[in-house]
Amino acid sequence: MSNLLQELEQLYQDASAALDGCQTLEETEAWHAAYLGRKGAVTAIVRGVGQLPREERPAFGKRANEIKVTLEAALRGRQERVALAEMEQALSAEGIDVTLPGRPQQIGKLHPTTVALREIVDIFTQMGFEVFDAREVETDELNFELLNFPPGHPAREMQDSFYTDTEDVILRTHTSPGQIHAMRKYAPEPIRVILPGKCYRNEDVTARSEMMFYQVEGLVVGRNVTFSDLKGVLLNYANQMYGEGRKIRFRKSYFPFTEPSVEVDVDCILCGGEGCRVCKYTGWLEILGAGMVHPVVLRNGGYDPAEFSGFAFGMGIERQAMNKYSIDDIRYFYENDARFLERVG
Ligand code: FA5
Repeated sequence: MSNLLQELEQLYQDASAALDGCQTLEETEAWHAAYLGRKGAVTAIVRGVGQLPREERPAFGKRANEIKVTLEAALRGRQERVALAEMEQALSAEGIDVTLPGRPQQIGKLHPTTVALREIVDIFTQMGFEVFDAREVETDELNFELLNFPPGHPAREMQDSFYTDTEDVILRTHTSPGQIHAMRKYAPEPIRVILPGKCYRNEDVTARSEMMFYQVEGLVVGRNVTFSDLKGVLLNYANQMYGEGRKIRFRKSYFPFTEPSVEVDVDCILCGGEGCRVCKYTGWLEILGAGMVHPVVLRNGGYDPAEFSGFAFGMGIERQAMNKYSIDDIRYFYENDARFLERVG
């Protein structure tokens, strides 16, 4: 055997042993450069073939080729094993247990007040109402006096106010002062608006009452607006909000700013009027207060009651959501427990 061939065989043994010792992908790369790369030891020996007598060259060339192919295959095998070992090591070092069941992600949901509010706004805008924004901080004049609650009027006690440090400035107790803002903006043009927003009352918090809640007010003013227009609008609302075929009923009521005044109920959506826990066995759910705009209020808004008439209504949004989604306690709404959001939608 020529010296060169012996050297090649020795190199083959050394390279194989060195490869078995490679523990990382970086080491296998270095091994490749040391033996099989352009400047590697195997490559260098193979280049020396020219020193051999001509008749020995083919046998040397054949063996050199076999060794290169074998070493390349061994390198690939080693690299696969090293990569696998590196991954396993990384997984155990990072503490990932791929057999653990996945943790489901919580999907965000809209708050039930938002869902109900958007639905109500959609229903009324489809009937041609525009949304009118009014302020939450009001004067006593707008919140009460111009709505025909004179100072000292007993009806003020129905809506206990939160006062501010500024005299006569209060947090609005209802959305009705927005009626005056809207009328003063549009008079003497006809109006068809809804006014959604927050209201505040200094009340004991109970299952049905909060200190902060949302209302949507509705106001229509025109030359021939009648009580039957009010009934038509509210029946349409009840059918869309609570399902087709709903019945509504009007009960005589009192608000200083409407005459006549009514409270409106819808037949219980859960029992259809038979009587159940939700409707407290009455068969009816209260949905809102309404009436024909009082002539004093029309005048305060800038309309001549001899020429114009109007109707108004005001509903509590949480109470609509409570009816619709059978929520039995208003306190859930603003406790900030995310599980409550699962109740709707
Ligand atoms: C009013 O606030 C009148 N402004 C409604 C109105 C407007 C009548 C236009 C006629 C014409 P009332 O106090 O009844 O009325 O409140 C209306 C609705 O707001 C109630 O039916 C109820 O759904 C809701 N509401 C009232 N107080 C609270 C409270 N403390 N917590 C939650 N919702 C309330």
